[in-house]
Amino acid sequence: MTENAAESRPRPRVLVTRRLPADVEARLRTEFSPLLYEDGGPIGLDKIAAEAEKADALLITGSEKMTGDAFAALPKSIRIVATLSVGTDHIDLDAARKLGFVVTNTPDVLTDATADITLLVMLGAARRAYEGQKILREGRWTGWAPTQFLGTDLRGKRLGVLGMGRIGQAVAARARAFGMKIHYHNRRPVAEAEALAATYHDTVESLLRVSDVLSLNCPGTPETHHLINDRTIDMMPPNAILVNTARGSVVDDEALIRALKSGRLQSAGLDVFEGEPKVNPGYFDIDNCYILPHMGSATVETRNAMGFCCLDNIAAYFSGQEPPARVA
Ligand code: 8YV
Repeated sequence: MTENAAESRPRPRVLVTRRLPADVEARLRTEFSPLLYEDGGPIGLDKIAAEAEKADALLITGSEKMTGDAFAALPKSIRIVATLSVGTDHIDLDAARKLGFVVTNTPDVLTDATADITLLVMLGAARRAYEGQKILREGRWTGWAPTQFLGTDLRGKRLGVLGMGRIGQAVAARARAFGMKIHYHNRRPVAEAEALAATYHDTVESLLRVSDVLSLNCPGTPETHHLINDRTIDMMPPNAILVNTARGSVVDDEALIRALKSGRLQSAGLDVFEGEPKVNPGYFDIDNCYILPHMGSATVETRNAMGFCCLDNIAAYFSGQEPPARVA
């Protein structure tokens, strides 16, 4: 297509369910006809269905649950749904395919930020960062002492990576720099594991038995729902640390809280929770968990890149090309 033809084509109308970073909204206004909700959203599914009549594309986030019914309620004008997330557990992809919607996500661009925050919560859990912060902020610190706040070194510990995709590999690479030995479980061994000197385990159970620190980096699916429970926690070495920056649904919160309270697990570092934004209040009463409110991809650079990725996918679709991050 010539530049002139591209210029004369009507701009795709994009219904955006949440406020996005300024640079992303600026590009939306320049290259698309956006419908933006100034109050920051999230707008409910009823409103999406009603407003979507005026749009050709829908830009959603992980907060919008796109069930089969939600897709069925969308008007025919909508051709593509772009989610500002790599995870697609909030989207019924089969229903989207059956009903003829294209769906895209945002892979790659959030790998580093999510791997970074995994090391943050891992260190926070291993080094008792919450306890230190709390005592300091409450004015209760009486001074340095040789036996105070003693945590655990990461160096020499075995890191079990459950789910050796892009983020799992980036976590492993960082953990190697901290002197950890990498073990992993994945549906299949991955070629990249060799450069990480990572040992493959063909079952989850085998991985759990060697994981001094376990990092969950698998998607939230029916198969991984409550994969971490009383039974599987019991397979882990004494004093193990659990880290979850993937999806809250992978962990049975009650089982984890029990294990943290009893000392079966040393500590946990969590960035995600089942049923967000609700969080099991049991986590608030214990000191040996370092918790963050789903901040894995929350950097300016990464959220911009995620937004641009959504826009690239929508633009590709409406210029007759295959969207680069198409998942349905
Ligand atoms: C997103 C995430 O920020 O991309 C994902 O799958 O979990 C987060 O990094 C969140 O889903 C917002 O849509």
